[in-house]
Amino acid sequence: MKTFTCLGMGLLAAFAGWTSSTAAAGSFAARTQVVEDGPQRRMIVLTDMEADQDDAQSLVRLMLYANEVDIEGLVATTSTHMRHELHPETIRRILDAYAKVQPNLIKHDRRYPAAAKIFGLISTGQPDYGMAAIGTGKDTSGSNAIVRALESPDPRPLWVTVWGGPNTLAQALLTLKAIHSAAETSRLLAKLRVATISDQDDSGAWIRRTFPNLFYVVSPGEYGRATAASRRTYTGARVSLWRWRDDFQNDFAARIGWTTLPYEKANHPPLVRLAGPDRLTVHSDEVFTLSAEGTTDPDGDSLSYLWFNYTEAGTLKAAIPTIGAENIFHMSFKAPAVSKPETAHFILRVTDKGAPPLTRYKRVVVTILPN
Ligand SMILES: [Ca+2]
Ligand SMILES: [Ca+2]
Repeated sequence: MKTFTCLGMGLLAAFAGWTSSTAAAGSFAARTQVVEDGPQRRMIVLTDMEADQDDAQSLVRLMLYANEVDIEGLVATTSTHMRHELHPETIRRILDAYAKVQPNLIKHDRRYPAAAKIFGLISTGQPDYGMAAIGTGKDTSGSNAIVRALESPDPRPLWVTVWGGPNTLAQALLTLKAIHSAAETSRLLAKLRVATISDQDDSGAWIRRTFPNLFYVVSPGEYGRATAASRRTYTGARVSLWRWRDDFQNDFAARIGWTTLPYEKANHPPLVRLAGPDRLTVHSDEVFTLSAEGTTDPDGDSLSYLWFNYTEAGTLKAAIPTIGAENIFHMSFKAPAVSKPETAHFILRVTDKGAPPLTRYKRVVVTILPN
């Protein structure tokens, strides 16, 4: 079972972060035929809207990233916190607000979709809790939307992000299994990526048990933890997002500006280019150079660079220091002596001098071979 734990509270932000993860973007682009510079990810949201205010906040945030991801469904669902109600009208109210600002958003990025298109993607699950509400004949507009999206010939992965209970997804999987052969079901499910905020009904465990090969990100039973800023060093799965927080909050702030400001009055992120490949193989003791020459900013802002070895992501756990200053556009490193092939991930962080300052990243994965 591919189950990952992650910080529930930051799930949406993490998703936004993955959107700009160039390593992943590069590999998707290589094996799919996506419209040039169009969104590389598809997404369906299951939300227990109105169980609390956070899903309304998340949807506002998501709509400001609707240029980065193809939204293919917004499904009102139940959860353990709201077992017998659905509130699609709140989704509509937020989209009413999006409809007002979309004509200005497209001045900043033409990929923001027309509001009418998103209105057409609203659907609902069963107005009841968990596994008791799923079974033969219990399909809903929400579960049908998931089935259709998986059956579509679109080769891009389909993310289903679950902000409430996942029983609408459980219904879709049950139906998919009933109407397709085992082989076809496996083929369609290989496109599915599920990210849930905890287990907010009893269907999450059923899904993972019944479909053990599913790509399923979950933080069982541990959501709702608050985070705090300080100068202490922390380690652990729940702090993994902190490092990027200023950057994604500034990014959100800039997009709020895009809702009303003309292009010249707003900030736009740097366009980071790597001068070389994002996968590199070197030998022990070899000196190698990474370069982002050619990086620009659409507003003409000056840029600051920071290269660092992201040790959490590679097999090599000891950090590789830079040779010289780490804050220029090209950087050299000396590969350590290794006794077996190891990987080291290097992140380039580029921040502009606009207001608010905006940051984009590139990742280079270096494989180090023994001599
Ligand atoms: Ca929720
Ligand atoms: Ca800029």
